[in-house]
Amino acid sequence: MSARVCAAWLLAALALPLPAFADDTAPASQSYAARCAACHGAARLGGSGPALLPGNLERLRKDAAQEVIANGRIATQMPGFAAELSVTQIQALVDFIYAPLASEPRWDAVEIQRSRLEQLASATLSEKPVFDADPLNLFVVVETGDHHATILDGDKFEPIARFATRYGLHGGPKFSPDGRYVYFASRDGWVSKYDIYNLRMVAEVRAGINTRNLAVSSDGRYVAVGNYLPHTLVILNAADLSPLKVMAVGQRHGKSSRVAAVYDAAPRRSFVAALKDIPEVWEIPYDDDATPVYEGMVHDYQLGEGIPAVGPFPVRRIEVENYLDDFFFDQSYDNLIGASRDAAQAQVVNLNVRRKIATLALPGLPHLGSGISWTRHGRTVMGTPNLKQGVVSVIEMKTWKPVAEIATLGPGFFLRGHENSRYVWVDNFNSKANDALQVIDKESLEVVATLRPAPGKTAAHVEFTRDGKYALASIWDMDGAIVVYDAETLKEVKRIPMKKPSGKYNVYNKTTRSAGTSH
Ligand code: DHE
Repeated sequence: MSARVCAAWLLAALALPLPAFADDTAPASQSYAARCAACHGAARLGGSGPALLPGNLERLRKDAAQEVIANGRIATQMPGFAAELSVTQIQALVDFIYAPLASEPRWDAVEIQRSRLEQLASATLSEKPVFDADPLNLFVVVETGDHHATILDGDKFEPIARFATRYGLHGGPKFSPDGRYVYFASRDGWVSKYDIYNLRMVAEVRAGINTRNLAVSSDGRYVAVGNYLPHTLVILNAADLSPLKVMAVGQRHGKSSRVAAVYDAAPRRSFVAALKDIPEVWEIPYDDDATPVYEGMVHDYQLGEGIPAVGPFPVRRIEVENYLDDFFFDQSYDNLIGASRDAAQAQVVNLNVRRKIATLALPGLPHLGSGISWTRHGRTVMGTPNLKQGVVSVIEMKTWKPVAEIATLGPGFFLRGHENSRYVWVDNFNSKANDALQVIDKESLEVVATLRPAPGKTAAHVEFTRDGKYALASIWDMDGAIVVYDAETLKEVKRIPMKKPSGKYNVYNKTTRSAGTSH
């Protein structure tokens, strides 16, 4: 990292403005190196921020890009630079990031295989937990403040281990079906496999240059990684993270696409991926005998010498009406509910009949990866917060009709509940009231409490213990904490100091696909 970039990072971290360049004719590459490189990568290949390359920016008009550089982007870490850069400098920066690179970066099976780090032979590891705590009631806490993760005992609320992670983890870590292993993805493509029983990192691989998220198959055999850059969907062997298949993502004979998100659809024994640049959803069955039922094989990205091509992981394409940026499944996994960043509606796509079956009027950009469902008056409803409006939308899942729009203090990121709790919890992340968590009664749909665990500091992301008796919330601060609440009385019972704990993930709730959390 250059001294200038270092300085930019430090000043950004301290929230101090960089001094403006006096000279409007200074090259845009100079502004880029000072303001953008720390997050978007020196070569624009992405880091904690997305890659800034023409293909990745295709859906963003140049005038919109100018607006984002000037004023920042809601619901992301992107700050505005209007106070530091002139209009001319911002325009030059836009031209710079929309210009193609001198050569296309490659990251295929050979590069993936070369990046692989196996840290311990499995023979040296114990088959039982080396600690005395319920292995299914552990939480994995991701602390983005100093890029660490903590394994937390979910009964005593005491840390069992803390270890360094890759820079810029994003999305929920995913567990093997027995809960022994947890897999993390970083925005810059690193996939790490950690053995919870032995409290050790066991393997790592860089599966992409800019990665969206990962999913673990319900049989524990495969990890699917969705990438923004390159436009690939990578299947890894979950045992050692070696690449098994690298799929070029795109239309049959046409343009390629970033992967918006990939999830495991356990009852269907398939991965399901939403594509960001073409209106298609892909279903990829992973059973060995899946081939005959499905159509449309995609080609392998030249598999390197000595890398076995198992699979075949055939692709079933489902055409949808709009690009999907995010989605979640109903509990049957027959339907997915998908949202597009620039549309006021969401689509319900039935994976069996392979078409849209309903349209949902959801205002304010639902954060569907955060959608959950619960039973209300004997019927299943789904709820989702919205990234642009202070409202939780509740929809009946049989008729797909809106039930309520619950007003909250501001737009939120995460909605969480548990089968054994009568409440769901939502944050107000993107608002002035971001220090407030609101508790909503599942039956009356009334906000019954507003809690401020650390006034003035962002409070977000709730996850329950396996029995649903306690709700754990994060204080998003370097001097932050996990705050444990009694989920019935809503009283605080414990506070565990943490470095900006972005999220926490309960082994039991995740591996049993609780309706109250993400999977
Ligand atoms: Fe996330 C999960 C998309 C910005 C923290 N976020 C996810 C997932 C998606 C997603 C698709 C589900 C992946 C999974 O778990 O497998 N997030 C997006 C965006 O499109 C958005 C708005 C812009 C972007 O920068 O990509 C975005 N997300 C953020 C943030 O700014 C947050 C608040 C801070 C950060 O770490 O970057 C953030 N996202 C999270 C967290 C999860 C997540 C903590 C896991 C939630 C869970 O309980 O599973």
